[in-house]
Amino acid sequence: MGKNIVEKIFGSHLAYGELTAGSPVGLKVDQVYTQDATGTMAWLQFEAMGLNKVQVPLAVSYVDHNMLQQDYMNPDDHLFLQTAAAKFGAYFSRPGNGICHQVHLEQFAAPGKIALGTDSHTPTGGGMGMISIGVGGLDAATVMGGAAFELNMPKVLKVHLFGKLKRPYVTAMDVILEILRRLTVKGGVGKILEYGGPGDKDLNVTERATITNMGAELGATTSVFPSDERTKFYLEAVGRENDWIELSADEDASYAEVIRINLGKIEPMIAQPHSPDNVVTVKSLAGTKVNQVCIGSCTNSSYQGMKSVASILKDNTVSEGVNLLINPGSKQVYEMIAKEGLIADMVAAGARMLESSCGPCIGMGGAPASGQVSVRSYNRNFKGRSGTKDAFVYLASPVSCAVFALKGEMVDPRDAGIPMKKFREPSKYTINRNFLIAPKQDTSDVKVVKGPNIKEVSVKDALKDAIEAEVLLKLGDNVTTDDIMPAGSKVLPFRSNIPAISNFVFSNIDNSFSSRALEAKGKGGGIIIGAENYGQGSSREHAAIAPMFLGIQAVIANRSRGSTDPT
Ligand code: MIC
Ligand code: SF4
Repeated sequence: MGKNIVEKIFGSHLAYGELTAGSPVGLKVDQVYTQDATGTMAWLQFEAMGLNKVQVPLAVSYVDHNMLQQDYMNPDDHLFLQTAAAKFGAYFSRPGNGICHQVHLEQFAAPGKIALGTDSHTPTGGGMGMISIGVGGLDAATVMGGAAFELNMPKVLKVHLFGKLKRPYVTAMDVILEILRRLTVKGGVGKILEYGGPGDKDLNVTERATITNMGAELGATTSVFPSDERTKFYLEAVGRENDWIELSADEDASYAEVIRINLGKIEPMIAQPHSPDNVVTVKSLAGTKVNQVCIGSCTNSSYQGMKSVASILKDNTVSEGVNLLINPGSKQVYEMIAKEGLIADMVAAGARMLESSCGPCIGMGGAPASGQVSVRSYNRNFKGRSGTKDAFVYLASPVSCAVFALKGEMVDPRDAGIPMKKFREPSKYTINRNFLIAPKQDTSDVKVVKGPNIKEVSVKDALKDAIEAEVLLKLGDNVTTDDIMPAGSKVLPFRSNIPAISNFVFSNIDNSFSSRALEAKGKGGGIIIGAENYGQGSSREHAAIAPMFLGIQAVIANRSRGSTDPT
């Protein structure tokens, strides 16, 4: 019988196990990457293994999340990560080089390979025809130490695409919002989404990457596109044509489920507060006032995204009531749009340009004012994530966002009367690797620098046969890792300091949680009761380690199977 793309890539990387849905498989991994907020733990864990060098063909350490340097804490982390990368044979992507997923797509992602990243949006690489999975720091560390990556073989859901997007006002972001509307934030749990069908030819690599990136919001293990002429075109344009291979599903490949999407019928869509699957058409919200617009993030900060935004802003003025913030995804994108004068167009219209980093997406600056409406081209709008608990955050395409910024309210971009040029994919991208430090052969004289912000990894005693502990918290469905272990500029700098960060566990839900947990710790510890889809969202293992540090003995939750209601 024929094979699908997932079976082909898993098959060529199989260390052990069988490719039967639900059974454990071990995979040989080609690439591992970390970002700073999760990477400090991962590299401390790797260091604790006592190896001299990473055991995978490629490892990259990025700095993109903790970019505010208000005091010594974040720069301490950056220095640790830079010296650890130098010591253990990884590339180091310096602060300012860009958001890990965008940079990885430009520099390293390659069809047919398997990559792990310590960030839930690692599936961005699926746009390049690779299996790219977001994992916790410990998974990354053990794989960098030479182990296979073990997971239960996911089911493969085929997304059959046909038709063509109604460009330029309908974009790839609208496609993934529509899929979220149909499948919900639980719909991808235990599954890989494999895209195919005649419509996939309508999408270029960075558009495909927008779709696979935000597939993380479905709870899916990952998402993947075929590798075809469009992939080849992109790889040639970024000077990596040798990385290209063709990869597609066999005609008679089989799938656990199939959904069909007519690209020609997709409309501009928007996710309402406070969940990425709370999706409706932009048209249905026309007239809603907008106070802040943020454009960028790993979902929509490619050259194409920025160029479309510039073409809308050119010779126009941002509405008086709107604050517009833009973070291009990588230094290369930044350099390219600067050379073309597109930044001038954005600034002239009234945009505030931010660094190439995660920024407002994770509450690192750019928080909206109390009770305000913020529309973002990002991927998550969980309550409080922006840094303002009572803000109303919506998610929409960069095109819709730019139009809202000019109009001061939501309006279907097709009805806004703002002309916009159709995008033509460039045959040559700017390539600049001067913010990427390559691994060196001789690392004997490199010292790993650990400033006072870097604390040792906490270790748990072996599990007891029986647990007797107090129930400290009962929760409903879809509790996010942002609920468990909030991010934002106050908390993120403690990512390398488990005792300090544990004070913030569940702080947005129950302020007394950490003190109650510490009290219970002395008497046998605590238990958390969850429901379905506990731990939705980020890959931050701090959502497990910090409660563990507080003496939590167990989290009891339903393992959601996800639903795929195709209506
Ligand atoms: C996110 O988008 O939630 C983050 C911040 O990138 C996280 C990683 C983290 O918490 O450090 C993710 O997506 O895994
Ligand atoms: Fe960064 Fe936001 Fe992407 Fe997470 S989702 S990697 S915080 S840009």
